[in-house]
Amino acid sequence: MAFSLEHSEALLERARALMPGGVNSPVRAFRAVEGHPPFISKARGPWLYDEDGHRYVDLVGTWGPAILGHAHPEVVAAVCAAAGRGTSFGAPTAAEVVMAEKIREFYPAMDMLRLVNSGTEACMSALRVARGATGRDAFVKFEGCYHGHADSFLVKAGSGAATFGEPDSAGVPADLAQHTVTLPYNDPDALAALFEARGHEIAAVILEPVTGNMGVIKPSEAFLDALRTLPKQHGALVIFDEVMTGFRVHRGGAQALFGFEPDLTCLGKVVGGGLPVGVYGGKAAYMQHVSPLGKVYQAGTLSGNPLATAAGIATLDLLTQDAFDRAAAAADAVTEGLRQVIAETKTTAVVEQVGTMLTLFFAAEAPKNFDEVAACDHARFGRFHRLMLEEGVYLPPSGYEACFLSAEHGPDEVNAIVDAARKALPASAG
Ligand code: HOZ
Repeated sequence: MAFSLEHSEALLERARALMPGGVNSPVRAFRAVEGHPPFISKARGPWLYDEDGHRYVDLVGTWGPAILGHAHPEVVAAVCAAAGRGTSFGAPTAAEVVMAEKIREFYPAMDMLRLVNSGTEACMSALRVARGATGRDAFVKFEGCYHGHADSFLVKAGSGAATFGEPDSAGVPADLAQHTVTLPYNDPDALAALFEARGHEIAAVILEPVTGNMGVIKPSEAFLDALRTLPKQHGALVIFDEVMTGFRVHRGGAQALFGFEPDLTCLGKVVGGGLPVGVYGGKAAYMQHVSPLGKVYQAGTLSGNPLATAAGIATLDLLTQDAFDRAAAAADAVTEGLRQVIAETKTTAVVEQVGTMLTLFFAAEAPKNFDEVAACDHARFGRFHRLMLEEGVYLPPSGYEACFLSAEHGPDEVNAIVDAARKALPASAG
């Protein structure tokens, strides 16, 4: 029977009258790939189910959080139990303390931290701390890195902004954007030249230490070395945005993987176990600038929310080394399988992988920066995406994103992905 999304398409039509593009986050609209998005009705383990009765092996993992698979029974039970005690108090709770202690066990560089509601809030707040602590306005971000949708970061941004060719958003005042200095990723010479010229003005350098929001790109050793030395020499902070990489490239994030101690760290996604959570924190000397200790203001009615902390605590408890290794082994197996199919089918494509994250780029070599990602064959990715969906595999609907594996992706799911790619790769040639 032909693949049909009749119910999803009817829902999309209704949704388009209500929400821009019919969605609450742009990439979900599937504008960068062929066809329309399936509307999801439920998810279990490594599987997604849509309103039209299809089942897909999920490689999006809710864009990162679902490292234990969807609807883990112990996480669901913890959230239900918390809901029974009350969904929000706007007052301190024991669970916030427990969660903060657990996070610090994984991220010892975070002497102090704050729980917020999203990765966007985490990055926005970390930047404010850096600016407040240094008394400087300018900061460095790298082209194609995405740090959420706060105004200062929507300059040469990745993720949906790159997907739709709008890396510089309308609505961001030029007076604010002038303080965002953008440099190419993986270019230590450009960083050195910038610090040489303007080092005294720079509050912080923020980066995705392995990128996910322009697909998976690894930082070179020379780039990491430059980040270790130059900001410190000029009194600037280094902020690791580990919203995607946290608990994903290593349980301790890229900072554990690379042995790099950032001044500030941002977390999100996995740390919230599928509920809306962000975290920012770092050295006490900087975090003591946050109100009520200091003059950097940040607050939130739902920050440290009881449902979110219940999901987060349960997830961190369940994310043992064994569970992480299962997810990483699934990513290894998918990478190896896709590379074999690429070789068999003589496709011009590469797979980059770090830990539980991977991206297939339609390029001859693994991209090292945003320009090289932009030069990939995105039209072919759009066709490949649709063919994979029809074969029962749900990929991120953009060539500027990463796939996320879970501890529940076993050999059956890996084989299903590789078998689907064996059909979809040659058929996507166009
Ligand atoms: N821009 C997000 C991932 N990089 C997508 C979030 C979503 O659509 O849920």
